[in-house]
Amino acid sequence: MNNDPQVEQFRAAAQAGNPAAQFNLGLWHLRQPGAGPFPAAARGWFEKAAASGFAPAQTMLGRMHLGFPGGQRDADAARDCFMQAAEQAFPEACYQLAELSVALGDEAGRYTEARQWLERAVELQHAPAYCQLAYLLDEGIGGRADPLKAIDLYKRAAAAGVARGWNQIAHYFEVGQGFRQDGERALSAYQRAAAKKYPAADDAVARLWAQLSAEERDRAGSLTDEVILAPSPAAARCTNRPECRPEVLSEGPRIALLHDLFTATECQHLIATARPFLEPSRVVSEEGRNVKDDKRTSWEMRFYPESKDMLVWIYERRLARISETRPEQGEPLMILRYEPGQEYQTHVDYFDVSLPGQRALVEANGQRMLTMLTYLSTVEAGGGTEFPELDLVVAPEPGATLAFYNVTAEGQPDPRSLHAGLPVEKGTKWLATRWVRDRDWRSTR
Ligand code: PD2
Ligand code: ZN
Repeated sequence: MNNDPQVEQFRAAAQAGNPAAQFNLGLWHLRQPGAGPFPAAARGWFEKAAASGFAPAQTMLGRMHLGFPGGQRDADAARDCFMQAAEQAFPEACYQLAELSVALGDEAGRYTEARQWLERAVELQHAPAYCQLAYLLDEGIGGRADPLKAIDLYKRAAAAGVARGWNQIAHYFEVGQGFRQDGERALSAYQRAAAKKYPAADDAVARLWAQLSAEERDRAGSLTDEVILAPSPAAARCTNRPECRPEVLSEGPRIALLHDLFTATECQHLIATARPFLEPSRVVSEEGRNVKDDKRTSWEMRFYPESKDMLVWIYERRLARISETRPEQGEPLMILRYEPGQEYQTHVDYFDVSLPGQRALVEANGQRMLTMLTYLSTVEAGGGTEFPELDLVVAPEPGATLAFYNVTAEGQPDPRSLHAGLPVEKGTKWLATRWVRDRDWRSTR
């Protein structure tokens, strides 16, 4: 029994077989403190509602099968649930089917299928789908590239109040992509993204505010949504994504800087997705446990499978392809934020097999043979990655990935790979770290 009359009302209706009430009661159980992963009470009510064909419950069950919030991943079961709801034109289910298609792999057809499900979700006016489809169209993933259609979709997202849509439109006006460069529209659009709590927009607002004159800021302040979104994008203003340019920095150990592996849009997306979930960084102790340590003072977030959207799957596969490794060898992509004074003091990324705790890690999941650090932001001063044995400091360059081997060609730990994340002096450093094992990594959470 519960004292909340509304919950009791739901319970009575749910017991009488009302699927909407069963669904709501399931949601209520999910939100109870200490409900734990995959709570049986919630699942039971969702299953009842789903069995009567209630699409929101079918979709929620599908998400639970993917590990939200907690529980085991069972992609087949999730797909069945989403398909039942999608057959009833439930937009969120179409969106989830698109996400699932990408999560399952990059074999022929999966990305095309994702695009088709997103098109269906967009047809059903599901706002979260607008930006995902826009990204695939912009990149030419799952079909031919169509940057104009991509921009139109971002505009639709903004008009529907989606913060990421406003942020992307602001970025286009800021850099003159698709539209003529327009600082006032950019500022005004970033302000809208920031007001809607887009996690990377307030930095952009501060940046543009400093660049514009008082009159320009005033004019930006008086722009309406309609005026900002009025210009039509022009094909002649759409530039192609730059080619990635690898630059070899050292042959022993092998170190390369891969310029332009990621676009500004992709960097922003990673920052924005990770920011709400940051927690203090940890290191692997001599005993092989994840512990806090004064050596590493940044903040971090790890993309476990249930927290990845299609863009993160695509980024991880790109890192795997360029390093000629399998995506499964990578530990979850980790986003790091360093504020002034924060650093990661000199260390090696490989495990020391003479320490029993670290040897156990290698035995379980392989050695950290390769590290791939992607710089996501411009850092005003400091924050370089230093290799003291090589007399080398790499300055953060947004969109570039620094790849270095922690082991020799024979697979043995290479002490020359000793390195540090130097303290940030001014600005904020955002970084995506991918540690790649010499065999497949499995979560031991
Ligand atoms: O932030 C860096 O530059 C850095 C330097 C050294 C990051 C790491 N190591 C790491 O995440 O392993
Ligand atoms: Zn490191």
